[in-house]
Amino acid sequence: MKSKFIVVEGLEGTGKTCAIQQVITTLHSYGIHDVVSTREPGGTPLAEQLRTMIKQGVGEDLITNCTELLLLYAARVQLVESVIKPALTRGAWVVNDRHDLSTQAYQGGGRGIDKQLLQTLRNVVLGNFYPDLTLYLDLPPAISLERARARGRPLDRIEAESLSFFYRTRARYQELVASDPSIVTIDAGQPQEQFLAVIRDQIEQWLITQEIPQ
Ligand code: Z5A
Repeated sequence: MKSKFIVVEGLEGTGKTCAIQQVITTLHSYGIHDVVSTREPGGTPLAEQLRTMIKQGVGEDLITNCTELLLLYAARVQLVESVIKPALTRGAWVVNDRHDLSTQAYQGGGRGIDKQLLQTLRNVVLGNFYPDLTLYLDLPPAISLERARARGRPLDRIEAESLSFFYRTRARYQELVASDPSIVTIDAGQPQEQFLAVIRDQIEQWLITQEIPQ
């Protein structure tokens, strides 16, 4: 059975954590037990250090948009080359919390970095490496941020951005999703039980198209 790379995307507070668990549970029910779950930025010792820098900053040093972008790609390429590709090669499936679509949406939409530049950088760093399936969890930022902030922990650099930053990020997500058939949009505003059932159905339907028997 050919291994696959599945990504879960969306603004914070959209339920990615529960969605990933549901994806993995569904894969297990199809006899797919060798599943590697990881996150971006992060997932390797180096990439986790970059994650801390990106989220917390480094002292008084102001992180520019371009620096943030390059740190994100440094973390991504480290994860892809040292964890994701080796896992896929040995036959494991990989389920990622975020991947390149986050950069296109947050740094492209939120930060306003030029789309063409992002595409060029993506192509240089990742080449023809793409997810097989992406689940995009969609929710208006006012609701997703309220959910995330209800957890009561201090906000990091990106979480502390304005509401308009997250509206621009969501708008870019929606634009990109509309033009890519490998991305499925899930309404993240549904009651949790229904939300998890939809995730399960989407994965099952997709497994059928991949000719993976139950
Ligand atoms: N970032 C970037 O800018 N560019 C990039 O290229 C990449 C990332 C890769 C990563 O931080 C930050 O980096 C992120 C984007 C940026 N910053 N922001 N903002 P992170 O990994 O720490 O944060 P996150 O990815 O956004 O994760 P999160 O905050 O944990 O979100 P989540 O996993 O989607 O949320 P959750 O923990 O599953 O759910 C949140 C709460 O909602 C929780 O209490 C749930 O019980 C509740 N919930 C979940 N589903 C429901 C439903 N259906 N109804 C009601 N309540 C629900």
